[in-house]
Amino acid sequence: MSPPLITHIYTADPSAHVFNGRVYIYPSHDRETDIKFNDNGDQYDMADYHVFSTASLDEPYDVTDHGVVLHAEDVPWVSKQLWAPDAATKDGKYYLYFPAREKEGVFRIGVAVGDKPEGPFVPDPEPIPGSFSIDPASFVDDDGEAYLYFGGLWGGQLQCYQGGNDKFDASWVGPKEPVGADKFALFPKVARLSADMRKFAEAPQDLVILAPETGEPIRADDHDRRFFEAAWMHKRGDTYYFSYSTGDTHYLVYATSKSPLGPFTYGGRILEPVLGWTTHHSIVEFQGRWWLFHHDCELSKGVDHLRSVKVKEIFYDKDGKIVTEKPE
Ligand code: FUB
Repeated sequence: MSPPLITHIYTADPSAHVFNGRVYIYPSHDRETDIKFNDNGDQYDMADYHVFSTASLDEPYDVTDHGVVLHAEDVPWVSKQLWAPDAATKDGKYYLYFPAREKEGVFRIGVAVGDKPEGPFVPDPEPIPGSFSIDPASFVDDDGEAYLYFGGLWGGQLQCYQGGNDKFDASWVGPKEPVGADKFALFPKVARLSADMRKFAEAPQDLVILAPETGEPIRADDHDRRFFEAAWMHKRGDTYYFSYSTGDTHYLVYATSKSPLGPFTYGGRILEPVLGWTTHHSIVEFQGRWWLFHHDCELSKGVDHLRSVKVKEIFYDKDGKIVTEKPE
């Protein structure tokens, strides 16, 4: 079994970026709770974020914990559940994007701003206007245009917005999603970010994922391939790779496009299921190699909400397809 990168606390949902020649990791900070497990994810009851960094991804690991960079109590609109974050930089500032439940229990996405990649980060007093659901992933393209990808089913509430981005339908709260061979899957959302990185520049739109064999959107019943949560975007050459978790089938998979807005075509699996219910990742190029950051529950011996971040090198074949990895 490969060792976790971080062992002194539980960490999950790692978003990795290379800033100033170092790899910075922005994970969730898992903690013990006495909350009963359920399919709504209530047991994932995290209250703060740490940032980590390292100059090398080879073993033995030497990872710096920069400490708590944001606490739920520092964010006026948050009630609980600081879930998977991400970070971006533009014009010398650093932006931490994070989902959490507001006081009424609805997930929104917030932003906090800092001067250094390791924080500290000062949160905006309100969530990003028009934001909803979970798992924000930021991507700044070569032309400087910045995007936020987000969404998650079941506890992540994406299924509550089928009538439009601003229409929250409480009857869909819980571990629910569309069912039926004739129905298309729900898709993650993407929105361009404003120049100051703190707002959406446009209404979020669906990031459509097509089945390669039909050219049609992935179907709702196709749980091996439909989007569940854990959005991530990376670019290799002129190809955009959108990757995500399939949730209840526990795969990390990807789809490709020549545009950051899609449509994307399903490409295959990145990682087979790990120990633990969730699987969540990021992909980054560092020192000429490509790395998959992910998590599993080996350190906690299988406790689903006590996860640990790991890293492994990934490879592309001559056609740009990602070679499927097995947990190790
Ligand atoms: O960590 C809480 C949630 O679990 C994340 O937001 C999901 O992606 C899943 O990993």
